[in-house]
Amino acid sequence: MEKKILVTQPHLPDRERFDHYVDQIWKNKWLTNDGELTRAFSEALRTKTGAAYTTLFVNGHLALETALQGMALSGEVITTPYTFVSTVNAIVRSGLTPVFCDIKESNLTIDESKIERLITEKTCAILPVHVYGHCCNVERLQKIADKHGLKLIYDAAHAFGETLGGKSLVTYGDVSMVSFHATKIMNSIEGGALFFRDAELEKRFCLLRNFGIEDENQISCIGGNAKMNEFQAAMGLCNLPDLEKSIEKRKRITDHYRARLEGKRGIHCFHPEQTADFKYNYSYMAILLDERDFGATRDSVYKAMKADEIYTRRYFYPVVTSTAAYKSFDSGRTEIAKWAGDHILCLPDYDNLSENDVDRVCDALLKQQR
Ligand code: T4K
Repeated sequence: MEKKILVTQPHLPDRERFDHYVDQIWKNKWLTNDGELTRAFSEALRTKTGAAYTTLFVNGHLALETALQGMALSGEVITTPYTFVSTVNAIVRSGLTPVFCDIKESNLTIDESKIERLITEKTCAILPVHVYGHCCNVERLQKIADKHGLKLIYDAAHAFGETLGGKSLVTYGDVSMVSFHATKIMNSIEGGALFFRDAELEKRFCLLRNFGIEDENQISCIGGNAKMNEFQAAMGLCNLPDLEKSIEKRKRITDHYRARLEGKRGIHCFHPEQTADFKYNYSYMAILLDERDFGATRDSVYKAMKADEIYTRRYFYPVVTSTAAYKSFDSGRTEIAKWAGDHILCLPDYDNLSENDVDRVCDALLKQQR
């Protein structure tokens, strides 16, 4: 029996480096509630990204919910159904209504040319997703947001480590949310961060992630508990210096996949880094499988590869508007997203995936071609 190849594996840092931070935690006797390591990780992220402010959270989902709640939004938020359901849950759980815009075939991000027709007097924000780290058209989106007086909040869960025009991608828009979940290019076990420019927001985000506690005498808003803890921050501090190496390794993996799969009948590989001035993080190896040319459906390939102990994933199938929870929000105008959801396959991609493993994945995939 061949060994299992999972779609991803977390990057684990040098154990001694982690132990050093654990010793510090023991010495400090401080586990959570904005400890020394959390503050150090926050500062390190600000330095890395050049963002004016960053606030850390226990996970990316609660970071996004806090962003929406802290910006005191009400009404409709235009977003994409082609995302992890967290994006849309954050909208609804913040008392807002999602309005779904279709995506572009070219890179599967929101189709900026279709946004303006969805804007009503109730629209308060646009929430695009840099899906797989593919960069949204940030310039055009900012113009639309400015023209209509809307907030622009990015789900940048997949986009850490990327730059556009020499600036970290998370510095675009009013706020960007990054996920540091175990499955991401850089992890803090679980974790999330908001990056933003407005000093006022920092205060609100910090209050909302800690029950709204202003001080010993005052609760000034109704917050929850969404704080990052010191073990998460320790992992983040250990992994941050490895990020660029991880990106290089994944670039090599992507190059090898492309060399094996590019131009093969029915297989489409993306090349997001061909956009001028964009530094891509290679964090997902997503391909589209078109059964008309490939000769087998995406789902049959997915199952057959599983039988070969290769665990690909269908991120993001079903698209949010096709789920029981969100069917009633479906405008019927998101055909490209639905098509992509039915044809996407994310191939294994992580730092320590060997060339031999990539070859095994490609052989198993191409074996299904008819
Ligand atoms: N917005 C977007 C666009 C997102 O993609 C996400 C999260 C969020 C918002 C919310 O951010 P967080 O609140 O999660 O920070 C995974 C992740 O749980 C989730 O973080 C991620 N997106 C989503 C796309 O994928 P699953 O259900 O696929 O995870 P799971 O447990 O099946 O793991 C995937 C693979 O990784 C498996 O093959 C096993 C392997 N794995 C996983 C873990 C946790 C390991 O080898 N080790 C591990 O520790 O959701």
